Amino acid sequence: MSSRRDFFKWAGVAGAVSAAAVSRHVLAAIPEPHSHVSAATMPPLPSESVPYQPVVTLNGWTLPWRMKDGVKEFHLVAEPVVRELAPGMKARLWGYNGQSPGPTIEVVEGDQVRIFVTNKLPEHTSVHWHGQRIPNGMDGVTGLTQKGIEPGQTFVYEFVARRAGTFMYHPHADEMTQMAMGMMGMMGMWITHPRQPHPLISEVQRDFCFLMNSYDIEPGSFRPNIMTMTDFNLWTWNSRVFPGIDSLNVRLYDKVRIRIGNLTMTNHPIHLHGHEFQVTGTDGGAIPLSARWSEVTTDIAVGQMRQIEFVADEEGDWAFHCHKSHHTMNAMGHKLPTMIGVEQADLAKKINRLIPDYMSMGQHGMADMAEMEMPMPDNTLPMMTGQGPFGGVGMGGMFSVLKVRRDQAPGDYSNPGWYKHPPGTLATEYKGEVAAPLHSTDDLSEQAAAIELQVRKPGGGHSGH
Ligand SMILES: [Cu+2]
Repeated sequence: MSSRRDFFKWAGVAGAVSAAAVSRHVLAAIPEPHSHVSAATMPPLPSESVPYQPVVTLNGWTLPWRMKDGVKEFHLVAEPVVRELAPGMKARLWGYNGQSPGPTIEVVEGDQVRIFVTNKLPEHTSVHWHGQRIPNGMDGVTGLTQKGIEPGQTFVYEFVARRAGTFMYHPHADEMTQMAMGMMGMMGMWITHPRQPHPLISEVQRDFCFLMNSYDIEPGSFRPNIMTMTDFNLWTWNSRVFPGIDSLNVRLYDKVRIRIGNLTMTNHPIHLHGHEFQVTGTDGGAIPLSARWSEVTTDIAVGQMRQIEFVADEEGDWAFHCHKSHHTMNAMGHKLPTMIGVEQADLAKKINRLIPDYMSMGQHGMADMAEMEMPMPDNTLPMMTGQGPFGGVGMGGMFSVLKVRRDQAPGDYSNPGWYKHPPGTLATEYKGEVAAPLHSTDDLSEQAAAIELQVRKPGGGHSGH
């Protein structure tokens, strides 16, 4: 009686099973995978085209989508990529759609979202949608909530973007694979914009986002060491290091939001010069107004996102960086002993007989190293570098500049060049007489002899934390 109906029902099930871990949506055409090779910051989506203020991903881009029967469809491709970390250094990483990190996914609260994930890596992967409220089976934890996506397979994730906020995506395969993928650059951001004006989500004129990641790449090599657990030597924002990180260019009096995710294995105290900001949200959502206070540095722990907001009401070029000093240095700066006060002239002469290129370093502090021209292996960045209008900036790693300009046009994200300081507002050399300091009778050499202090970092150099 019901056999005909049952036949079709079972035929349907058999079809789905033979398509292996694939829902019925895969049987329809998959959206074209968009790919992006440049490491330049892509301007935001045209604001007329979307019902929200789009984000700008620092040295990144937003993934295009298509609408199909009311569903927003994306296609992520997990694959090996080559990423320029800064001019002069490229790294072989893993990422999505031609880049590491992967493209930012932007949706609106309440959107039905379908994400196709194709695996072009040599091992299985999955995608976990960090921080979102979704059906358990869409959570992307290999072994726990799904099978791994094997090389060559495409999986499909589908859920409603229920909560407005800033989220991340990254693989969640077995622990070693997961770690390896994180250290190879597999990660991206996800922004869910509020559907209606939200009491705790301000309207802003500029909305930036980026992920913090870290790599252990030996000077002269291209591929991260994935066995590293703590001792990384390249500290990056969206897989870029200063001076390769684009500046954040804004118009005077713009309200600015910056969303920062941390997928490194340590915390980062992020510091902004010239302005106070408030932390207005975490991956858990918007922070109530009564629980906000002003800061100039906020610590971002492992696996956290922090969203900061401020009015850019001070013109200038304001440093914006991680406050851990070894996170604003590149690989060459690690594992060096403290050399301040060590007489190196004789030593250098002796070493020069063995190694002609050797230069003594750090005798008068480390500033001279910022401009050192010691030959380096190919594909290696100087430890601290970057030229500003007044000379070497002496930074690497997690460092950028907030550029606030009166004449920056609304919606213009281009770099306005260096700030021109109005007369009388620039620190300069004092040319007058310098009086002797009071209480100058203490004999410093006597004190020095008495103290005999040896300053040495534990382990003779950089430690992971
Ligand atoms: Cu840091």
